[in-house]
Amino acid sequence: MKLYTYWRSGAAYRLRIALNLKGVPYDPVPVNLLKGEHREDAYRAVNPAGLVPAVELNDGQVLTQSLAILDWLDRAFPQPPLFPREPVARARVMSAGMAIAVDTHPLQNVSVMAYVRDDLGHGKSGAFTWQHHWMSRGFDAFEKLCDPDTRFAFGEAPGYADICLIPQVYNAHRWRLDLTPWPRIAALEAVCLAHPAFDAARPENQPDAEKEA
Ligand SMILES: N[C@@H](CCC(=O)N[C@@H](CS)C(=O)NCC(=O)O)C(=O)O
Repeated sequence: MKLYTYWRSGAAYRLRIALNLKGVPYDPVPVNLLKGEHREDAYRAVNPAGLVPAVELNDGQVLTQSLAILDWLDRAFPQPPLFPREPVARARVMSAGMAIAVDTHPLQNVSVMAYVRDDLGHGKSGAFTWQHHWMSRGFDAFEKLCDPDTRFAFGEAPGYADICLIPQVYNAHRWRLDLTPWPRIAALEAVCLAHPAFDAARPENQPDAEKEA
């Protein structure tokens, strides 16, 4: 299996964590977002949306959208599960994950930030204000939606909500957002990053990682 990835892509980071948790091997295919490789014809032939990540299965089929790929992965490789079996518990986990992956992350995309910073003329400081505003809103929601005192966001094993959260926390550090208002999220970060599947998926541990960008 190939994973089209970029070291700093939050959506690709989700899949790296999940693939590692499942023990599913993959070949990373780097797509450099800063060089615009995701907009080139070669990559659009893989993902017409021009967004990272995408997965190419061994039989050549291509899957896009990280949340759809997480769903496929969990069905194709059921152990360890990313969701609880009980339907209400499953919906709660999905809801917390989506507060980040659906309601927060899309507002912080490379193309969105270029539009805010350059096209709308809000500049670098406007971009920071934008990032802090939308990330804070997402973290406020997540902090209340997850279980208050389990080891991971829901229960004693990592799952979908943790997978959605941790890449966003990486982004928060990049944008110098102080996590003090969200002690539960700060604690989850420490627990998750100590887990080998999360550690191996970290941006700085990727083959295409750059010193600073
Ligand atoms: N909903 C998509 C979002 C994918 C996405 O936004 N990818 C970002 C990187 S994290 C991207 O390719 N951005 C390029 C751009 O904004 O031009 C998913 O979950 O896969």
